[in-house]
Amino acid sequence: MAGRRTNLALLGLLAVSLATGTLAFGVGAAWGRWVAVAHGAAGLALVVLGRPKSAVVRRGLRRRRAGRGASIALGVLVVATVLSGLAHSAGLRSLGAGVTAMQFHVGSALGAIPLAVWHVVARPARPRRTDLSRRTALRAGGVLGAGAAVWLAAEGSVRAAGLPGAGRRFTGSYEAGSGRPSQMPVTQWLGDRVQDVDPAAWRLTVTDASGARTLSLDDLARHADRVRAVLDCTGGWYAEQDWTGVRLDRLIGDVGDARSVVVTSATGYARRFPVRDLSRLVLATAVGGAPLTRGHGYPLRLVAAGRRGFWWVKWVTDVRVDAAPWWAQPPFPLQ
Ligand SMILES: Nc1nc2c(c(=O)[nH]1)N[C@H]1C(S)=C(S)[C@@H](COP(=O)(O)O)O[C@H]1N2
Ligand SMILES: [Mo]
Repeated sequence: MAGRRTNLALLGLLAVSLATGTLAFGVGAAWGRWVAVAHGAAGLALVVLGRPKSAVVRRGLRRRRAGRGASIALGVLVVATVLSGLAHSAGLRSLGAGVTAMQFHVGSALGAIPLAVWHVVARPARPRRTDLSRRTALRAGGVLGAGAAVWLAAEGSVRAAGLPGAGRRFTGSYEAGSGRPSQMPVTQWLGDRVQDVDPAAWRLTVTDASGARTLSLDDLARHADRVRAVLDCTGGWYAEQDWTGVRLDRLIGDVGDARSVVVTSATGYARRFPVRDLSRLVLATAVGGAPLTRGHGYPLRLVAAGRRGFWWVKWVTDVRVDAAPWWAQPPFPLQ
């Protein structure tokens, strides 16, 4: 039955869209471009299957089964996710009421996950051995290819129409305040609060294999390492700035057997990095030649060039090496 294969294909595409979307949030390096392209192609391949699926849906709706409402909700959320993704890509970034297209995109996708799991359990589309045929492989390739073609056409029209989406970075983010730190948005990951730090009382604790030390702002002022780096928030904006501070490998001498370094905020927000990154991580006290503002992490924030914004810990008070590997942490912060 064609409906069964359509359903299996949709399930596969939902999984690929979710995986590439999550990965795109994690990756700030240049290869992230291909993750974003795959995300767009998989998401638009869902649209390609919209027509065959609508026949399946019409048949399903005629049978008044339990869970009909949940199935409809799933369909609505998937359509909303695709539409808000397209809106963000084209340049319609605010949906009003303080909600951005990107927030709506992520929110509706997360909302669809439990419903999709329920749908698969309640209305299983069982794969058959004959699905592993050359013909199905060709069809699956055809659907993905069509998704990629629609993606190319969509990107092309955004460019041809001169929509704001044409100027996005490879991560999909829009430029905001590069070289003008005062124009750069202040962003929190989830519910963290902007800190009001007393500079005289503030201390940084640095712990490496040879022990712990505390440093004051005067101690840090002796360094003037500079780095030009792009802060790229998963909220959908980026800014390139010149940061000044101290490279982490100047503060941490002896790593011993440690595999990671944990950078922690006064709020408890923390990220763990591989020790090989020490020479690329900068604890910044200034941006664009002026001291950080409270919102941007005064008096000290991490600059993690090549990583998405949630790695750039603000209001840093503690840096320590640790035996655990860098990936011994939730993939995204929980606060
Ligand atoms: N302590 C702390 N640091 C944080 C966050 C947070 O919520 N708490 N948010 C991160 C996120 S998601 C981003 S995009 C950047 C934003 O930095 P900005 O507010 O200086 O633009 O800070 C990062 N550092
Ligand atoms: Mo962010």
